[in-house]
Amino acid sequence: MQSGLPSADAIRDEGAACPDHAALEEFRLKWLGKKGEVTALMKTLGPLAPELRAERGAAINAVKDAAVTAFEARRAELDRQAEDAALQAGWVDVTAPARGRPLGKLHPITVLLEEVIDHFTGLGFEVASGPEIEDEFHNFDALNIPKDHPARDVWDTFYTDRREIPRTHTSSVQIRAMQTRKPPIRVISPGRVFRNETIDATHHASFNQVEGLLVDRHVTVAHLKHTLETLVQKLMGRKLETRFRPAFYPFVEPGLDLDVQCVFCGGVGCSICKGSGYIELIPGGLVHPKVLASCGLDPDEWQGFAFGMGFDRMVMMRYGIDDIRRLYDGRLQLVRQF
Ligand code: FA5
Repeated sequence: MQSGLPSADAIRDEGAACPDHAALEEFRLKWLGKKGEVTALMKTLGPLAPELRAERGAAINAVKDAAVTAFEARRAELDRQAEDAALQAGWVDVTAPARGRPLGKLHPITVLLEEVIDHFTGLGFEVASGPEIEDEFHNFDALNIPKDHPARDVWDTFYTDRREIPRTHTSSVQIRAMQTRKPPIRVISPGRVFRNETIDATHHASFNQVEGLLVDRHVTVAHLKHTLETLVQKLMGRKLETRFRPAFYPFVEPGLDLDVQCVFCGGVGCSICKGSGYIELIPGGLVHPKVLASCGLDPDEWQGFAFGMGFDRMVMMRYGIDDIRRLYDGRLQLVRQF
């Protein structure tokens, strides 16, 4: 204390001894507040003679500066301590890498389609494509389905105002492939198809098929059976119980359906396989001679097999998705692989 004034050292020590922000605020009010010590000291200057006033005023300002410096120094220290404590408590790790937005994953349809394409291109097939909006010739006529044939009803067809057809199956691409390529032909054609269907766990109005077509000499049902069985085994990662049933499709003769044992119930029968223990997966057959002829190929020289896999159902079986609607409604979550 000099001339009745507190020393700068004493003020600095007092500020430095404040244990927390609350005590430091009390220190600030005591020295620098409106009713604090510095204000009170300033008020004592009034009665002094001018020469004394200047000298004492400077001394009081030094007290004020000491209080401000002590306050700011201690506040910076306490702020640092609080940050350190927060870091240690793990609230903020400023060194951690920024949290990125989760990346999306490929849709199971895309993943499996890539596998199918890999499998078939490895066997010498090419990928062919065709328009989703078809004409009647490619969707029906050239496939041996005459205009008045009841088989047209099977495919629950949508029509546009101009009588174009959102294709009901990928078999239309068979025709385009045979019209534009020379045998031997080996193509697969994945794509979206459309049907005016009542939607349930295994039926959608817009779903995917993968068509396969092979045209060569001496092609038999044995080639088709082996191709389909190998495909199912490859895609499911194991051998599953399969069965072939005779089936009618106007564009093949003979026609067949490959059913695969239902992975959801192990073949016992459930709501997904509608109690049958099997899911109808891949229809096919030997390309009908009339279809070969409608594409300009001599049926006495060339034979072929064709199939049209219900690809969404294949995806469902592979990933254990028990409702086809999950593939399209954005609620596809935990995907389990059978
Ligand atoms: C056809 O579409 C024929 N074009 C398949 C074909 C090709 C036969 C070549 C012979 C030779 P189908 O209507 O059965 O056939 O459909 C083929 C597959 O698509 C079915 O086995 C089934 O797995 C699937 N499928 C049929 N309708 C639906 C639907 N509404 N929703 C989901 N998948 C379906």
